[in-house]
Amino acid sequence: MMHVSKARARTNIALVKYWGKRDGALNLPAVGSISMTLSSLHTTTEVGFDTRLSEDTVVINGRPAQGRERERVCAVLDVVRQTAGAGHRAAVRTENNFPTASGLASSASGFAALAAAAARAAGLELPVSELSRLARLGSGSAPRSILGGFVELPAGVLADGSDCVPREILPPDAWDVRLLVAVNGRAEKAVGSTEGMERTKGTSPYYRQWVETHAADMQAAADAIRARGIARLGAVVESSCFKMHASMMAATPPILYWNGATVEVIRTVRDLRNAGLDAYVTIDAGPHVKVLCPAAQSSEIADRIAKVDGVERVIVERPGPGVEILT
Ligand code: 2P0
Repeated sequence: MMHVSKARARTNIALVKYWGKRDGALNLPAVGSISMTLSSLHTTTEVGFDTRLSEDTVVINGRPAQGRERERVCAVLDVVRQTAGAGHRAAVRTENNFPTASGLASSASGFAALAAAAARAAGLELPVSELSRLARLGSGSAPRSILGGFVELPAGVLADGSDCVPREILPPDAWDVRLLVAVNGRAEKAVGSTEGMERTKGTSPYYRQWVETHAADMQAAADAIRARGIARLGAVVESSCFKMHASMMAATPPILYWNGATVEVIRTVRDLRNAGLDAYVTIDAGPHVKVLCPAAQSSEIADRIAKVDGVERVIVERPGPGVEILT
């Protein structure tokens, strides 16, 4: 007997960043975050629980997953089995519609799609709070991809994480902005996010200030999104991004995800702003720069960024939907 379900989730980009955990085992963040769910970069995941399987099989982009990667998927499946009161092993097939080694984040969309597909395949109808808890076991940024548009994930204070549940600030069609993803390198990241966060928390003299100044950024960004104020939002987006990177650069040994093209795109965006355009940068645990801008200016800004040395291509994203069950 086999129950199969397929789900799709988009990646999301944090506008106010998450960096640091208050609980490593439950993957609870030390700070809240605010993100935009994207429209095109996504993961599609199929899960089938099968009485004939003797162990979980996990295939990511056509390749069997191993080690830590496979364990994280199995951990989510274990909780689904517990909740459903069933013990069947699962076959998991997951595909990203972008190259895995491109350095574009896939864990957020991957674990959001896995949570939804596994729950449905096990016959569970779970609320956002439970889907998000499942997704969070895999990756701290994944709960945000459960919802579409502009999403807030509070850090919460409760030990069980029941107050760390994503909520919508604005739905996808409520504000016509773009996020331009300037792809500028394919190197696998030198330091994984989980390790980078632990090192920053443990050794950076700026980590405490990062955490202490975070609540004000959350409030300012949420207010700016509700008011559709791109300049107000952009100022917080850049500040949160540079604070996060400054705190990790001050760790021992230092963590630097940027390359030369990262800096050149930052400078180009600054020039564009001086020329009167509304463009604001954010950068994650890799070299690519993402640029927030109004839809009406996005072609002009994308053209300029595409000309920066080292930029391979520019992907234009708009606010996209939350996780979808396909079958
Ligand atoms: C974010 N990042 O808010 C931050 C900003 C990268 C920089 O969340 O350890 O894969 O699995 O919770 O979510 C990327 O790290 O890390 C991330 P874990 P995750 O988007």
